[in-house]
Amino acid sequence: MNEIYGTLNGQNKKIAIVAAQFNEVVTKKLVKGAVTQLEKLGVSESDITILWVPGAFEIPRITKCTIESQKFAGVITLGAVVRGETSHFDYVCQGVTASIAEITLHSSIPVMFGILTTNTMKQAIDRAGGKAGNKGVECANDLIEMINIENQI
Ligand code: INI
Repeated sequence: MNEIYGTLNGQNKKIAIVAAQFNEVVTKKLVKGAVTQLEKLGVSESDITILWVPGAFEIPRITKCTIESQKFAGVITLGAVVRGETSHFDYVCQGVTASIAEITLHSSIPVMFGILTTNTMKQAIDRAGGKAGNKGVECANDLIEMINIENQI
């Protein structure tokens, strides 16, 4: 029987982070969490590229571009979609989630889904380094693990 786990060794891995500027009070914290954690796992600062897109809706397209560039071992997507008074929230969430799921399935490299979809700004802040952890840190760990699993298949 063979069992495969991914290690948390991030050495010699080029990583792209695609982050939304919209709700940047949250997304800056997510990016900081991801970068700090990647560096803890051995990724060099010079191997991290951050692509700042206008909003979450633009994340899938630029994620696709980073994959097609063949420059990276993996991608982390980071955004914060917070419910407003209109149904715009639902359309953005739906579009982004479905597109990233589709991209992930067909991508040659792992793509992490770090887009918060919350009812309130407080819930988003809680998940960006507050009392409910930091989705960016989580994505950094999971991405390195996924890359190292795929390298063993
Ligand atoms: N973009 C976000 O990243 N978060 C949001 O909460 C949000 N809301 O609520 O509107 C949002 N909208 C902008 C959207 O992602 C696009 O940038 C815009 O529609 C242009 O395509």
